[in-house]
Amino acid sequence: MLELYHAGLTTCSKKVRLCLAEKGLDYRSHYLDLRKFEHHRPEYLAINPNGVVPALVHDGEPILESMLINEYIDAVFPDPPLRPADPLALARMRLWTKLADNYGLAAVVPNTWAFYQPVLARLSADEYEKVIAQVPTDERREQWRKAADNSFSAHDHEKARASAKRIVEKIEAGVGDGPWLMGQAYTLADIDLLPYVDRIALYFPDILGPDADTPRTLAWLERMRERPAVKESYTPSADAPASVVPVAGK
Ligand SMILES: N[C@@H](CCC(=O)N[C@@H](CS)C(=O)NCC(=O)O)C(=O)O
Repeated sequence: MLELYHAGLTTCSKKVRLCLAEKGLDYRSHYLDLRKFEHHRPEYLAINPNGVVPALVHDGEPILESMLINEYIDAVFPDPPLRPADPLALARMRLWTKLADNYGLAAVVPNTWAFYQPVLARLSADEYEKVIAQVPTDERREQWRKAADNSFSAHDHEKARASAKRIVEKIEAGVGDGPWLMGQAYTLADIDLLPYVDRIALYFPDILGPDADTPRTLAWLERMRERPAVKESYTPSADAPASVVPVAGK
């Protein structure tokens, strides 16, 4: 049995939901409400000690890291294949998925995390310290503090812009006439990058938008948004709170 621990709005969760949807795989959904810090609870930390989403559990075995989860899904459920069989093509495809892994979150974090500020502002000082103390890694504890006092630095924002620019420049130069990032083959390259590129279009229209010189990336993004699996996986799961809304197509 496949079980997915995820949160609807998050880019990393969408990445894995899209891979599962492209394969037509059923899974048991465990929705974690990040605004209630459900991903820091001991029962989830036993599955993912990093306290982040997503986590896939296959027949009781946890698989972590969205890039690796998607590779695992494709290895275990190869129909339809989402990775090239040829080793050279596979190495090239993994350059794309690594681009998503290395720069995707960095591009979107300061803007996305503004979302948590009102949630944290409602906590008493004691509740806030309790929440922070439950965050399992130093890196994320610092991020939660920055979200709370809205102190993402100019450097964080510059890093986000540079990461967004890097992703868009690589796609603009690499996609050609596509239709997909690996040419005729639709692969994990497209799947892993989509959620970040979607947000980049939302947050940085000067980097990716009608007024930016990025026609190929925009055309790729439109083709992606038309895929039935994208529409399906961007819809919140049945167990998501009603306040969760899809952001694709903006
Ligand atoms: N490298 C990890 C990153 C996971 C990650 O940062 N997930 C975010 C959502 S995209 C998250 O759980 N954020 C909440 C938090 O850090 O507390 C992956 O790709 O799975």
